[in-house]
Amino acid sequence: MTDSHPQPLRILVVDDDESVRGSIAYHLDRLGHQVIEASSAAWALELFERHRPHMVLSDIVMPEHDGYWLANGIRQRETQTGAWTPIIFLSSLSEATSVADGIAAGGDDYLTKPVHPLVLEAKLHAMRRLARMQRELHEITQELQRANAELQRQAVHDALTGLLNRRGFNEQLQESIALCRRTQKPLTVMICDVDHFKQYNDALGHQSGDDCLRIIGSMLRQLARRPLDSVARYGGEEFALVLPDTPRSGARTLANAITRVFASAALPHPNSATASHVTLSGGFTTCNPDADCQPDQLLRAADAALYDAKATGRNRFVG
Ligand code: GH3
Ligand code: MG
Ligand code: MG
Ligand code: MG
Repeated sequence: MTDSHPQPLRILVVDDDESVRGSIAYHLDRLGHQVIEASSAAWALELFERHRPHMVLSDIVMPEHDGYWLANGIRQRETQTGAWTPIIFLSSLSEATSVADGIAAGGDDYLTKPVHPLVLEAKLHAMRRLARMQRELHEITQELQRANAELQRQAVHDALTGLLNRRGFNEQLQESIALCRRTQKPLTVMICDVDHFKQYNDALGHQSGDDCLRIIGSMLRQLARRPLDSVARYGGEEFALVLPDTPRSGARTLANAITRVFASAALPHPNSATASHVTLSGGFTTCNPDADCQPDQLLRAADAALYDAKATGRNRFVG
């Protein structure tokens, strides 16, 4: 849309005087614009909602509600959508205070009647230019907001598996500890590490290793699927789980399920000293509601249990 070949506009013309409306509508029509007429501010607000005009030309002094009221109403509605519709006041009031009040109420320009058609046309041009800039700014802002949200998501997620990354996990752990303290529920932290994963890569290649990590991630996600459970890729081939409202017995049940599901999935591991399939070792620790558990302390305890699982034969969970 350029100024030399302007698209027709949908313009809402508001005036309680029918002859004024008619005269403005006549000029706008000659310029090729579509006119919507309203004889009162209340009716204008309804038509504004219904037709979403590109521009509003409004009188100020009208019975019941005035043009300021209308401008206020339009601006209020626009705060929800981020849109902006130019509002030009056309009034016989020529005092400085009326102009100031009109702008303060949300008007963008103020013309005194009668308006020369050339001036009206020029003002429409100016407003159209501003509206285009505002629209572009709005689009850029939205794009930036989307990009920012995506960056924030990426900052706490792992690109390979789509799970939380270490940072995301640490944030989640803090929140979950606070939640369990409030609700007086036990909380379990579990760390799983793939057994002999270096040999997996050596045997099948790094790409297959990546595929395998993705599969393991989604299997763990399926296994720990209560709404408050979080599964993270904590490091290279290490996964960490935070399980709110989970006592030791529940953690043990989950650990057994993980071992069982990995056995039946039987992802081939051609070079493991432990089994012919991909296995996990894990450690977990449970923080009881009355204890004052700290994130570091929980992670250290789960890690120590994992170390025991490795030392005592792998493909097992200690907790
Ligand atoms: P253990 O049973 O004692 O845990 O033996 P391991 O071989 O799994 O442990 P180690 O710490 O010796 O080696 C971990 C391996 O995990 C080495 C590394 O190449 C692999 N690894 C870590 N991150 C990735 C990854 O993103 N992709 C792939 N393909 N491999 C990874
Ligand atoms: Mg009037
Ligand atoms: Mg490891
Ligand atoms: Mg390992």
